[in-house]
Amino acid sequence: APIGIFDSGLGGLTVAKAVSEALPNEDIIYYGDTARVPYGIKSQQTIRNYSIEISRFLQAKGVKMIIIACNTASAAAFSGVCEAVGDIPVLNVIDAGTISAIRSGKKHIGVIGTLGTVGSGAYELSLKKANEELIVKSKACPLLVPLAEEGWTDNSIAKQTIDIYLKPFRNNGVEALILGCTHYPLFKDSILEYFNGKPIEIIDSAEAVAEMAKGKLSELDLLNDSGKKGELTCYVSDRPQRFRELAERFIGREIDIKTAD
Ligand code: DGN
Repeated sequence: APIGIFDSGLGGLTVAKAVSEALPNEDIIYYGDTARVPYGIKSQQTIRNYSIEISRFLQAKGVKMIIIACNTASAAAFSGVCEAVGDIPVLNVIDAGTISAIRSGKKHIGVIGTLGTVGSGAYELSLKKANEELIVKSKACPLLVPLAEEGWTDNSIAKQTIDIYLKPFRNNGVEALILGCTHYPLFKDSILEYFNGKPIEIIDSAEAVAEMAKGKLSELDLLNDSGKKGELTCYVSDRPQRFRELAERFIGREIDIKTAD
């Protein structure tokens, strides 16, 4: 059975990429809610309803696991999705990013994400729950999403935007920075360059959730051991053409795309 991954749009392809690298034999069904993106500015209730609807779609496709790739949806809808799909294991990028941050052993953590994610306080809550002594500082960086979709991840506008958003982190002793939005892994190099020389650990929630998925599937004895290379199938709720054009930037290869009704 395939792994189901969903996101508000195409950003979650960074998660699909990380999962297919960590688990090359697994088939993946990806759902991008391109008709209703962005989630970052919508209410928690609306995001929860959308997420449950999509999870039921994935469930009907017979997935063995659901990964909520969207940080905004992870913050708003994780418990709702778990309830809605019963026995299917559900993972989300916020718990995965938190575990990875805790493992890093750093005490002063920065978090960047959409307005929805940062406003929800979900990373902060989950980090503090794991270790209440952590110092957590969050910053919404909404402009990074359209920049990533435009492919502007290392030009002067991207660099200036990173400078404005991340300046507070440069001198406040932050030791690890969680990339709490699907689009941000595309800025990893520019962000590292911005912190030039400062010892900061970048925590990529996409890689973190891929590792978590691998651990969970092996624990449940659900890994595909057929030796056959996994396939990625994408469903979108609107404008497959635009998705196709941008998708390569996020996943680095051509993909099969279907429109879901
Ligand atoms: N996928 C969203 C997230 O990770 O928060 C970013 C895109 C959006 O809905 N604004």
